[in-house]
Amino acid sequence: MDKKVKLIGAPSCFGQPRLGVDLGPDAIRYTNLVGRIKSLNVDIKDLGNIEAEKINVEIHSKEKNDNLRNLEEVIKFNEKLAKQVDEVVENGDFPFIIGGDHSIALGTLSGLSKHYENLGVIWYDAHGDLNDSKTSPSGNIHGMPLAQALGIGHEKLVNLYEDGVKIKPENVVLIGVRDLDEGEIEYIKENNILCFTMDDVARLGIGRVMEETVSYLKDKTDGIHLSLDVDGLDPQFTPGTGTPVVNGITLRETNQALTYLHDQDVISSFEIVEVNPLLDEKNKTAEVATYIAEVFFGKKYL
Ligand code: 5AB
Ligand code: MN
Ligand code: MN
Ligand code: MN
Repeated sequence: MDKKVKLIGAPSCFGQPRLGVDLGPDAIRYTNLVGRIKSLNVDIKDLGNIEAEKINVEIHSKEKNDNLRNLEEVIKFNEKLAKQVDEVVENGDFPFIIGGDHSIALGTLSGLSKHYENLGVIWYDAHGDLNDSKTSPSGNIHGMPLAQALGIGHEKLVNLYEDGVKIKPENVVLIGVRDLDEGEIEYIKENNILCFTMDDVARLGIGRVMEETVSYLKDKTDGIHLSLDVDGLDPQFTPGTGTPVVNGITLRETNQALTYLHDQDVISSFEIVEVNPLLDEKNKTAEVATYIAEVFFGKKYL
């Protein structure tokens, strides 16, 4: 990694009903994330956490106007995150964001958007996160950020920051998908989104999936954001997360995938989301998140 890495903690829990995912950034830091990345000869600086609105524990999981839970809090949080990400890229540095629930991807992508004409997005996740308030079965905004990044959904979310977020469907790749809602399936088919389901990962192998992903995106994009939801992995490796789904990607496959992305040197921003230490087993999921980051930043066995 030639660029300087700027670590941004995004302690949001507003995109979903469970408390504790807001503690994810610190749980990951406590594994000595920064020290371990530094020892790979990467210049990394921790910018600290984005300041979140105060959590009202009594109503946090209850409020759900217009099928958009905690909409105002999600907007306020993501405006701040977008600004921070924008500044890091403006400065020529590499943004590395740790969440926080996946609604933070909207802030990340909104901040990135003005710097790229054709930003590619790799969505490594059990879910598509392609709902809007009409298709969502839950009203949880962490199930919607990719739709908003593609211009679908509540106007205030799509136009959250400056000129809005503007990812193109042909620049998106989903990997590890195994739990889609009906509206999401329709959207993927109508817009021809390249989607490697868990069946595809099993059939092709993760090596081929990653090769096809990179060759699909490389020439037509001017940057690629990697959004890694820890529930993309199988819950045996990442149990500390709010929406686990069986039959996930293994740690070994994830290691191979991220080694490939490191070696290809095509990723321009990176986020790891959905670590919830209150649902975890002895901070195991945060450990795995840090391990994944080490591999991404160049950890090798030999
Ligand atoms: B995650 C579900 N599709 O919309 C919904 O963890 C789950 O960021 C969304 O991928 C999971 O509520 C969101 C059923
Ligand atoms: Mn997910
Ligand atoms: Mn997700
Ligand atoms: Mn989740």
